[in-house]
Amino acid sequence: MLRAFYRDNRMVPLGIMLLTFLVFVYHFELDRQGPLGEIPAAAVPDKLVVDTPRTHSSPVVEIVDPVDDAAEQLAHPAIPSAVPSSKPKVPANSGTTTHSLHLPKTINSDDVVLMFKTGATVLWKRVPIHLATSLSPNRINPNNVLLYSDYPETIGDWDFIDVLANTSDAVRHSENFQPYRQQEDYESRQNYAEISNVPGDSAGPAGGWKLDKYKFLPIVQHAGRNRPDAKWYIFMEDDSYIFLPNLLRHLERFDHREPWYLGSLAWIHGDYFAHGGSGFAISRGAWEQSFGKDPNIVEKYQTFTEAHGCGDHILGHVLKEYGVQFGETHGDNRFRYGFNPESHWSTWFEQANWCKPVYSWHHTHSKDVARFYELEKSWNFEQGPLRFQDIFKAMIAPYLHSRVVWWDNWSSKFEIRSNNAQDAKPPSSVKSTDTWRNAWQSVDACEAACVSWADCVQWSFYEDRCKMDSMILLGSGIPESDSRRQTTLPWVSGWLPRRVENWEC
Ligand SMILES: *[C@@H]1O[C@H](CO)[C@@H](O)[C@H](O)[C@H]1NC(C)=O
Ligand SMILES: CC(=O)N[C@H]1CO[C@H](CO)[C@@H](O)[C@@H]1O
Repeated sequence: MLRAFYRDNRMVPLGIMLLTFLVFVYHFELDRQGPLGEIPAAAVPDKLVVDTPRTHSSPVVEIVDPVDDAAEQLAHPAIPSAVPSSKPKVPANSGTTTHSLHLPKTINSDDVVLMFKTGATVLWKRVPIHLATSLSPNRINPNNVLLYSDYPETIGDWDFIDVLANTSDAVRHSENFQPYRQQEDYESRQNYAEISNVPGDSAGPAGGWKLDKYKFLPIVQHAGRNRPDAKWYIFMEDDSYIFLPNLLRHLERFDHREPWYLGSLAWIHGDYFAHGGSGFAISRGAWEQSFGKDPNIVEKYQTFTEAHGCGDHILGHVLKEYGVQFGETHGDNRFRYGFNPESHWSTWFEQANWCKPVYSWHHTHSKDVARFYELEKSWNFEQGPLRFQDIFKAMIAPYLHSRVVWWDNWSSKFEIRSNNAQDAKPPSSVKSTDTWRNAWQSVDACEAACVSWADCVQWSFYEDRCKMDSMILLGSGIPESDSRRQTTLPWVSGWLPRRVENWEC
């Protein structure tokens, strides 16, 4: 039969057509967004580092091993029925929509509450930019924004709630709470906490960050009580930017009546939780199962709060105690890209995240917030979400050079030094081992080694070391007048952005 088939010339064109058709259909199946199509590819980044020590002194330093996650996914391929359904809006997916019988069709910004957290010592520095951008009324109805601080303030139409106002006497008199008591003192002595180079300025009470952990439970409690009709409670901090249109589209995949707690995975003391600086979303279902059931959660976890350091962890711990698990599938720690614990210029851009939507950036400067807002405004979300590659094109690519002196050296995948070059094993795409092993000898040699490795997109050279990487991280250069130029040799970095253009989705 088979022999007959390929001997029959008339059948050959038919066979080719059939094959082409099958490949075409298969391609669409792979491309499709939705629970079965998307999770395996999306959930396995190289690394998720929350609050790396380089940029942050927080005690939360966790690295998620992609190997473990991948293994876990293979071990549990079945997706719970409650997992998000795909959304038909993205044109590329329109051919293969899966419909769910009971999921809400759309979510708009009237269905969500934005819980915005700040503090008296940073409010005047970080918050005003958000009033003109993140909180713009054409983005979200002001009635759906709740501003939480640790001192009551008003800016124009915006009132900031002192979320610590109802703190128990016991906590109020604790050592950690001292900055809260001192804020009133600063205020009454006509001092400003703005650091704006204007007479009368000061930094405000020292240790304002210590109050941070006390805010999380009262914020979520207050938001749920005061906006009981919301479907989702979205949390953001004053040094973050949330891409609200992207996030709303993401949340549409989940049933808000069920307990969902979504964000960037972090853990400490064995608790999984959503990292606060990356932003997170809690469904109404999750609120009712926890804060809704127990009006005394803040008091009940007073001792736990006193004993631990991070408010986002405390909230995650409490939610877990009430059966609300972190993550996009109930009951395990799977996560996807999107909520970013770092800034865009200190995050790796790689093939694995290139096509994923972005929901947030953390450690934002006011200028970043302004730029993200402009980018978002210019975006046609009907054509698809803003993805990592779109951020890259708008905010990373313009800074890249084929070679630049006095630029920081973040590349790390391979490091060839004079004292390890002899044994250095090049990746398989490198044809000349000599080119690879000579990389430490000069800037030119380092660049040549990078070019010789097919996956290399950035390199950096300092003294006798050459670092190369298959991912791009922008970092920052050292300006001409910077005193750091007096204390070291120049670092030289370079990128191969042409290769990035070939990254595919
Ligand atoms: C503090 O308590 C008052 C009175 O019960 C209440 O109206 C207010 O919303 C509470 N504040 C917070 C932040 O929960
Ligand atoms: C960010 C980074 O890795 N910086 C390093 C660049 O290279 C110099 C010299 O080797 C190091 O001192 C920096 O720590």
